[in-house]
Amino acid sequence: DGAPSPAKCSSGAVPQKRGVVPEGADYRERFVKVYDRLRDELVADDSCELTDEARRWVAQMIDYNVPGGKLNRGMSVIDSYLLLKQGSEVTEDEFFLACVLGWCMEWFQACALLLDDIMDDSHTRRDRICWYKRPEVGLAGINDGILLKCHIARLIKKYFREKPYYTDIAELWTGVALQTSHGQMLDLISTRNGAHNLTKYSIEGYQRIVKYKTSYYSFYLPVASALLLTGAKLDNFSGLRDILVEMGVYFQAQDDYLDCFADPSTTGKIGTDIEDHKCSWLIVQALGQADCNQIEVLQNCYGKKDSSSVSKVKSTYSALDLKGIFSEFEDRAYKNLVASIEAQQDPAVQEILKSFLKKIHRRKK
Ligand code: GPP
Ligand code: MG
Ligand code: MG
Ligand code: MG
Repeated sequence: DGAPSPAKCSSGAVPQKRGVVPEGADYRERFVKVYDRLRDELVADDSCELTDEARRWVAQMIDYNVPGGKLNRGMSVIDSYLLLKQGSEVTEDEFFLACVLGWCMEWFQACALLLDDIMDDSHTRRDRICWYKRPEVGLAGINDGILLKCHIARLIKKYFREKPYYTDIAELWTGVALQTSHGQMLDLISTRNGAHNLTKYSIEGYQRIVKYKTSYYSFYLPVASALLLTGAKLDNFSGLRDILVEMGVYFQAQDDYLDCFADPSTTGKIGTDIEDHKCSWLIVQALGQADCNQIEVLQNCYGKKDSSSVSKVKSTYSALDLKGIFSEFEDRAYKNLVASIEAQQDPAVQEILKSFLKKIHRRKK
C-alpha cells in the first residue's frame, strides 16, 4: 500500500532501528516524494462518481498549481517538527504525517494563489501563465480553487481522524482559512475605498490587511501544525504566534516591494499592485513622504493600467527614495524580530523562529 521503506543513512547503510528517521537525511527529497502519493489518492477518490475525463482534469489542475513553488511553507512544517522533536525519535510514520501536513500547506498556498490571481487580474505565476488565464480554464478556475481547499479537509480527515489531536488540527485549519479569507476581503475592500480616496491608506490599515491575508497561513499555520503533531496544546504558545505574525507582516512588505522593484524572471510573477490600486507597503510609505505635487501625481496615476501612469508612479517612488526607506525598514524589522526571538524561553521555539527569519531576511524572490 505504498508503506514507506526503512530509511537509509546518507552512507547508504540501513540504520540500526528500522523505521526511524535518520539524522542528516535529505528531508526535502523525502518530502517531495510524498506528493505523487497524495495526488494519486485524491484523483482516485471514488466518493463522487468522477468520470475519467474529470479525473484527468483534477490531476492536471493539481499538477499545474500545487508542486511548482519554493516549497518553503511545506518544508517549514517538517523543519519545525524535527526541531521540536530534537532528542527524541521520529518514526517513519510520524515523518510521513509531517509530510502530509507540509503538503496541505502547499495545497493551501496553491488554492490561495489561484484565486488571488483571478481577483488581482494577474498574468503570470511561478514563471507560467496563471491557471485561470489558460483558454480552457477561465472562470472555471474558481471551482478549481475551491476543490483544492476541499482536498485539504479530505487529507486531514484521512490521515488524522483517529489522532487525539484531530479536532485541534481541523479547527486550526478552518480558523486560519477564515482569517485568510477575511484578510483577502480587507485587501479588496480597502482597494475599492482607496480608489475613491488614495489618502485613506494608512500603516495601521495596511498591517491589519497583511496580518490576516498572509501572516496566519504562511507563518503561524505551519508551526502550529507541527506543534499539534508533537501533542502540544496551542494555548501555551501565544508569544510564538505573535512573533510569527510580525514576521509575516515583514514578509508581505517584502512581497509588495518586490512587486514593483524585482525582475519578474526572479519572482516568477509580473507585478500588478500599482495597476490594481493596492494598499501596498510602497504606496503607504510614499503617501507619508510625498509633497503636494507628488501626492497629486499619485492621485492621478495610481490604479491606472496604462504604462505611462505606472511609470509616473514608479518615478515618484524613486524620487522619494523608497528603495532606501525599505532597506532601513528591513534592518529595523530584522533587529526587532531578533530581539523578540531572543526573549523566548524555549530553545526549540527560538531555533524555529531563527530558521524562518534566516530564510526571509533580505530575500530577492
Ligand atoms: C498575498 O497577496 C496574499 C494571498 C496570496 C492570500 C490570498 C488569499 C485568498 C483567500 C485568496 P498578493 O496578492 O500580494 O500575493 P501575490 O503578490 O503573490 O499575488
Ligand atoms: Mg496577487
Ligand atoms: Mg492579492
Ligand atoms: Mg504581491
